[in-house]
Amino acid sequence: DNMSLDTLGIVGVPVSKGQRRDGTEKGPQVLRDGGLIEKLTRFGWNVTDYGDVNYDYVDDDLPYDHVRNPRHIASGSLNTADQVERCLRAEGRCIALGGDHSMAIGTVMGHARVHPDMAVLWIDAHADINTPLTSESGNIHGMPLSFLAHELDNYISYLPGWEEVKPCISVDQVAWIGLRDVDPLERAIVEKFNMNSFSMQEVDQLGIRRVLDMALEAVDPTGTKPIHVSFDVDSMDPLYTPSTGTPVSGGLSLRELCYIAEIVAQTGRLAVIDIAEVNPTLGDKNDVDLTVKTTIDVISHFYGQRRQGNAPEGAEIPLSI
Ligand code: HAR
Ligand code: MN
Ligand code: MN
Repeated sequence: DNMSLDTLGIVGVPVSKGQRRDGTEKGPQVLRDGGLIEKLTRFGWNVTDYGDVNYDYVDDDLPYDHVRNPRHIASGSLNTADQVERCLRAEGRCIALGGDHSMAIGTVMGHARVHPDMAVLWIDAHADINTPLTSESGNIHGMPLSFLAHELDNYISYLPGWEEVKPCISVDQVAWIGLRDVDPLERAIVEKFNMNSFSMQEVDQLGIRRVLDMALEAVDPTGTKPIHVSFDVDSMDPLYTPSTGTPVSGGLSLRELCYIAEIVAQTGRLAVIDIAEVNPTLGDKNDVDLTVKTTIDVISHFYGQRRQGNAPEGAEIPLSI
């Protein structure tokens, strides 16, 4: 593959119907307008923008049981999988700009077609592993992992339009960091399958360094696997990313996110990153500007920006005459 080349693709995933508030469909555009691509270019990346995935309007997409917009999300997820697969095969790396977190159904499916053995770091306040039957809200953004994991296949009820959405990873391939709002039956799933969950309690107890070490050891014990980071901006404290639909206080700091990002960058194995739940229609202008700035800053640290500074290659320090 192309992992050694400095190429990187951007795929916009403008989905918002995985939850109830409009606005996350504007996430890709505000991140582009915020200068993301220019910043990545400054860190040496040859960036190709693949544009936005189609999430077609579906007529009469009535809720099935209480699950909302099932046909729309299924068809958009399949389009997302195709585009992420295409980007990954051509560029070796993909940044998927969401979009609510239902985006990850498609990004993980697309990634799995190229690297079925990937390790997934799910950085989120929420576990996003409700099944259609355990979900109280009916919002698909709270369910993506239940559709993706083979072990949960028997727990997934029929949904119209979902025939081609098939599980592609094992529960062992996933580790969460940042959890602090997990539904009771989600926790039951985590415990039943002995999944790798690192909540804010573990972050407080062990510190981000040990938590990240343990999470990577769990999903990538050999230190050889392609990495998929699914970054929900609500993993961060709402102090830093206020413009998001389900903020939860007591979250990860910018420093903790920069640490995760710098260590993951150093592996050289980050293949796909999802940027989920930026909603520029929530909060005032300061909130939106801060959310976009923080998010672009975190992404930059996943792609080579270091807090210690980055010396240009072959830099010459001017001598005095
Ligand atoms: N667990 C709740 C549900 O299923 C809330 C999910 C909240 N939203 C997210 N996901 N942003 O990370 O609806
Ligand atoms: Mn999420
Ligand atoms: Mn979340």
